[in-house]
Amino acid sequence: MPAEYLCTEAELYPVPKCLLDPSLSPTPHINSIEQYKKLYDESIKSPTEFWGKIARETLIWATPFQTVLSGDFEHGDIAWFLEGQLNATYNCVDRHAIKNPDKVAIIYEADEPGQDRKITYGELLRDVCRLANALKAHGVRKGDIVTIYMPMIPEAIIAFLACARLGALHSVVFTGFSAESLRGRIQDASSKFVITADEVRRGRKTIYIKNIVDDALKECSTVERVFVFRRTGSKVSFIIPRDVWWHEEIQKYQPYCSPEFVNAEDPLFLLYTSGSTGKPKGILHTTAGYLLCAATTLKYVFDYHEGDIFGCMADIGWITGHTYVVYGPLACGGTSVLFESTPLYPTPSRYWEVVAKHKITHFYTAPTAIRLLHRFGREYIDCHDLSSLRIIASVGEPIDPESWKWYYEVVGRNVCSVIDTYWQTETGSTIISPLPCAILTKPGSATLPFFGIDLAVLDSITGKEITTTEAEGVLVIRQPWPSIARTIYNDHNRYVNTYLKPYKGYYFTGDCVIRDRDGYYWIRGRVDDVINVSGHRISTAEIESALDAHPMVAETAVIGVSDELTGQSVHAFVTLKPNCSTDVKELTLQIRKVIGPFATPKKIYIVSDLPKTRSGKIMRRVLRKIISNETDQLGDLSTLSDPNLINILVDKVNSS
Ligand code: 6R9
Repeated sequence: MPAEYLCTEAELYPVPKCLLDPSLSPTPHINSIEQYKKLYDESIKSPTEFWGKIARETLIWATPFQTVLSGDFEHGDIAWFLEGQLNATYNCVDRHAIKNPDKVAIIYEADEPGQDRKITYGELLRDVCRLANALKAHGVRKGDIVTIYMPMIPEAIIAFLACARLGALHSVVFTGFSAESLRGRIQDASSKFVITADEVRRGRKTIYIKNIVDDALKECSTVERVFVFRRTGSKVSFIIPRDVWWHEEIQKYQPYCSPEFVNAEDPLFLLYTSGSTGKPKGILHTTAGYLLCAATTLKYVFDYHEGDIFGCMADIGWITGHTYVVYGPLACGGTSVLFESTPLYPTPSRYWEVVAKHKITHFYTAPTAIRLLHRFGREYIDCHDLSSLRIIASVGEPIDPESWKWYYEVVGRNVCSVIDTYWQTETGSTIISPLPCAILTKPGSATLPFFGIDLAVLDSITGKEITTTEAEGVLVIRQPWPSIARTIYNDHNRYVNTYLKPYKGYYFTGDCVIRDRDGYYWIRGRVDDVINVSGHRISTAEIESALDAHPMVAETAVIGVSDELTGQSVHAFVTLKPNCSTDVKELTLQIRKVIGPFATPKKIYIVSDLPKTRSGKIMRRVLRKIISNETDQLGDLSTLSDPNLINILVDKVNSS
């Protein structure tokens, strides 16, 4: 991040007046910095009192807990609300359906405009129960892992919840992942059940996901049953008795299924994410802690109130979709918008048409979408009635101040709060963000920590805490919070080594950060080899191993390069084995096949050699400088085995 990115003297943006006006907005949950600071201090000094009280108020428990927190970072044995028992769907559906069955739980905005559908809490409960009964009849039990590979349709949410109803874990795989990636995740989880659909329709494009599932399952001996939902009605291959039609199965079962009450620490789901090595990690979240933070952050960070319409545009295949399309809004009894399309279909006005049509109060997207729409210009926005909006939010990568201001002025029309939410798959819910009516904002900063998040900045070299307010270093967390991931599935050692060992006694985020003189946090990006493309995490090692698997490829080096639109983009340097030939097109296909289309590099350079130290380490730093046209700043090249190579690489990059 360039220095000018940091406006520590920044214009402080005040709380928009209308948010504090009782005739225009609901009374905020937290309405001053003093109130935030008081609660924050309590949450850090007495986390057990703080979270114990909120957990009793927020969730319905079948058996109350006695012990709020046990375990610590040193031993990697964190557990919250030990004796408590609950069911996530009872909390997300039943209790609201009992009180208010006609309240809309989900507004489904289908790919084709005009095909929207509303699902009430009463209907949602019946649908979840029917599917849960069907899954049970096919053998799904508490603790089983069900892989979900579904379009952005209400049935995907029904599938999440039907698993949770039975105490089974869902492992949702984003439909942008290829058959090979899906297979890897199914195998790692030893899933016996898959829930999918015939096809995905997005921006009028079709992804033939049933075919992808068939392909993935060629080497998945554990899978016994595949539930197939009919989304488009196209003819698909059907393998009997493995495949069953969703619509046929659910007809057989009654629309009530008693919830399986599970222990607070029983897992709710797995979600695979990229780490700094090639193999994706199955991040495991537990029932009570995760659900509690999903609901609590929704309430305070988004200042959620009864009657609000929550529009999080994220795909349910990512953690943002899990927490802020599904669990957060439903745990609070809210109305959640499920958006199946793209921001450009059929025109770049789509988001704003949806906001106006459904009177969305909270709009939540990623900087990459904000930058994209910024490029199209405000004429696509100004013609729509966005007066329902109160909060507009951002997630996934740092938002540059220019895009922040555009979002504030053009989408928010200077009357909405911009909430930049910094968090990770592993944190379960947002951990640094402004509270709309209490924390003044600075464009580009995620501002201050959420309750219970005890941040520290460490010197990256000495590993010592920097105690001055102004600090730059790696971001770590001192104490556990309820929604921290508990383990990596089947690899607790990797969990300890990745998050807890690098700095003893702390949770390591993997991000570096600047804390300015006001104590505001500015996330600067990953310190490891993880690239963030359009808010999607991809590891360089994962792309390298996909390319290495190609029979012609000898060696690869993948780097992340900053990109105006997507934040970062993937650039790959490839050398070929002797007497082998291939082209960029084929290598692109290789990545699409092994990982999925979203990981496609922006550039692939087939080169004669890679810059290496004498000991054979690839010098990615040199490649980065060549790409960014900073060859005058290549730094120490004394260990480079062939200095001539630089000129050859520069020519290659310039001519590509
Ligand atoms: C929620 C999500 C996590 C990584 C994280 C960081 C980056 C996310 C950010 C942000 C700056 C923000 N990140 N939100 N960086 N400002 N508001 O995105 O989870 O997919 O696991 O990615 O994304 O680098 O470590 P996940």
